[in-house]
Amino acid sequence: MAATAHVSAQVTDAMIANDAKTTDSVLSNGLGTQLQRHSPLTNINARNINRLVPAWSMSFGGEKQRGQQSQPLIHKGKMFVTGSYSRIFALDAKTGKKLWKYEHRLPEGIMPCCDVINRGAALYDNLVIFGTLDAQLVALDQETGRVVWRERIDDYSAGYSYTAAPLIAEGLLMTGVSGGEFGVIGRVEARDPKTGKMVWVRPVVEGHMGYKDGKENGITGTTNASWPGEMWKTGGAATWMGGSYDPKTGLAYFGTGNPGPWNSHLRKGDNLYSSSTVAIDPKTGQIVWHYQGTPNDGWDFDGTNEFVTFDMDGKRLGAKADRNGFFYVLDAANGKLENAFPFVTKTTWATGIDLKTGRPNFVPENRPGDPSGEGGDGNKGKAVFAAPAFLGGKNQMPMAFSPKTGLFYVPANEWGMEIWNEPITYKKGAAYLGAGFTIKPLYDDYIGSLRAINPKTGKIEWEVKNEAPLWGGVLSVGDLVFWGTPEGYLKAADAKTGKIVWQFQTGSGIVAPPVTWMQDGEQYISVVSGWGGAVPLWGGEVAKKVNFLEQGGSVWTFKLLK
Ligand SMILES: [Ca+2]
Ligand SMILES: [Ca+2]
Repeated sequence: MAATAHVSAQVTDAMIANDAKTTDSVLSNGLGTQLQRHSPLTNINARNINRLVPAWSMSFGGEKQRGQQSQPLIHKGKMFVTGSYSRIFALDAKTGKKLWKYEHRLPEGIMPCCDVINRGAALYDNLVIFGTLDAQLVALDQETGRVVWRERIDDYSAGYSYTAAPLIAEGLLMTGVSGGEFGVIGRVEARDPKTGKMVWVRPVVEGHMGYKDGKENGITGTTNASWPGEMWKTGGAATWMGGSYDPKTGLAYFGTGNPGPWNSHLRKGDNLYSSSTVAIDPKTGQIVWHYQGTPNDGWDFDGTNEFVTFDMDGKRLGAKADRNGFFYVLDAANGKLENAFPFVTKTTWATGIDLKTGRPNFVPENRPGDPSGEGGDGNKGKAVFAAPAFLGGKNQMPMAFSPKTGLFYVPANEWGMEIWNEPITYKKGAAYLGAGFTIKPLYDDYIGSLRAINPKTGKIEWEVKNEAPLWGGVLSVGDLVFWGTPEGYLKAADAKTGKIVWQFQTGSGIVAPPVTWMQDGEQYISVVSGWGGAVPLWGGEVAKKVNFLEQGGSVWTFKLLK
C-alpha cells in the first residue's frame, strides 16, 4: 500500500504541463511554466477578504536571516520552500509543521553578488530539486529529505553561484548560471531530472561551443561578429533568473544578463547574446531566436527578466518588463517585436524602441564615458546620471498576468544612478565591472510602484505607489492581485481598479512572490517574509533610506476565517 501511495504522489510531465489549471497544487515556479502567476481560484475574493487571517507561520530559524526570495511549491499537502544560505524545508501545508529540512554545507569563499538568497525549487517524480550558492544542484527525496543526487554546475571560486528556481519541461531540468559580475559565461543547461545527468549545454555568449549527449553541438553565434578580440571569453550574460517554457511554441525562454565588464567601451559591438531574451528548442539545445533589449549594455541593465507567454488578438505572444525600463511584447514563436513602450517615468539612455528594427534609439551623450576618451583622465570616464538605475525599472521580482483582465501586474521602481567607467582587466573570482555608481531616488515620496499595464496600448491602467523599492513578486488570483512590500505588508488589490482591499503586516520585508492553492475545500495564500536582497547591498542612497527595515525569515499562510 505504501508503495502505491508513493507512486501516486510522483510529479509527472503531464502534471507540470497542467500546473496552471490544477488549483490543488503549485508544482512549478510561476504557477505554470509560462510564468503567468495566475490562479483561477475565486474562493477568496473582494467580498470576503476581510475574513482572510493567518492560518500559520513558520520560522526558518537559526541565525541565518538575510533576503528570503523563495516561492513555495505545494504538492499533495506538502509545502517545499527554500531559505537563505541554501536551505530547504518540507512543511505540512495545512499546519506549517516542519517535516524535514536540509541545510547545504556551503564552503568559505562563495561569491553571491546580491545576497545569500534562493528563489525556489522544482518538483519532479519523487524529487525536489534546488540550486545552491556554491553552484550545485541538489535533488532530495520529497518524503524524507534524503539527498538522491548532487551535481556541480561550475566553480564557485570563479564567481559562479545559483539562485533561480529550476525549470522543468519536456522531461528536462533546465537551469542557468549566476555570477554576471565576475566575468562568468552565461549558459543554459538541460539535465535528466531523475539523475542529474547532463543532456545539453547552450552557452549564450557568442563564440562558445555547445554540447549535446557529450558531443559538440555547434558554436553559439559567429565568433567575433559582435565582440572584439578575446572579450567574449569572459563575456558574462549570466542566465541568473532561470527560464520559462511555452507548450504551444515548444520553446524555453531565458533572459541573459549584462556583458562583462560593465565598461562598454572595452567591448565595442552588440555583444550577443547578452542583455537579451533567447528562445531555445529543448529538443536540440539550439537557439531558435533572440531579441536583444540593450545592445552594448553600458548600465548593467541585464536582460534577465522573465519572458511570460500569453494570448492576445489570436496570437501567442511573450512579454518582458526589462530592467532597462522598457516593456517588450514579442511573437513567442519567432521573436518578432510587436510592441515596446516604457513602463517607468524616466529612461535617459534611449528615447524609445524602433519597432521596425527592434533597436533602441540611443542617447549617445547619456552613455557613461570612456576613461581614455573625452572627459576622461585615463582612470575615470565622464560620469552621467542614468535612469533607470542598474537595479532596474524591474528586477528579479516576477510580474503576473491575468487572462481575465488582460493586464500585466509589474512591480516597478523609479530610481536613477550616477555612473562612471574605470579601466578593468579580468581576474578570476574578482568583480569584473570597470564602473562606479551611486543609486539615488528620483522622487521624494515613492520608489516602488505596482503597475497594471495593458500590453496592447502600453497604458498604465492603475498603479499603487510604495515608499521603499518593491522587491517581491505578484500573484494574480481570481479578481485580485497580491504582492508584498519591504515595509512588511502583504497587500491585495482589485485587479481591475487597483483599490487596496486587504493588507497584513508580516514582521519583516517581503521580497518573494505569493502563491495560492486549494486544500480540503479551503483556499490558502502563502508568502515568504524576510527583508534583504540587492537593495541593502547595492542601493547607495536608497539603501540608506531603507536601513531601518528588519531582517527575518518565515513563511506566512492565510485562509478565510470560518
Ligand atoms: Ca497546479
Ligand atoms: Ca548584472
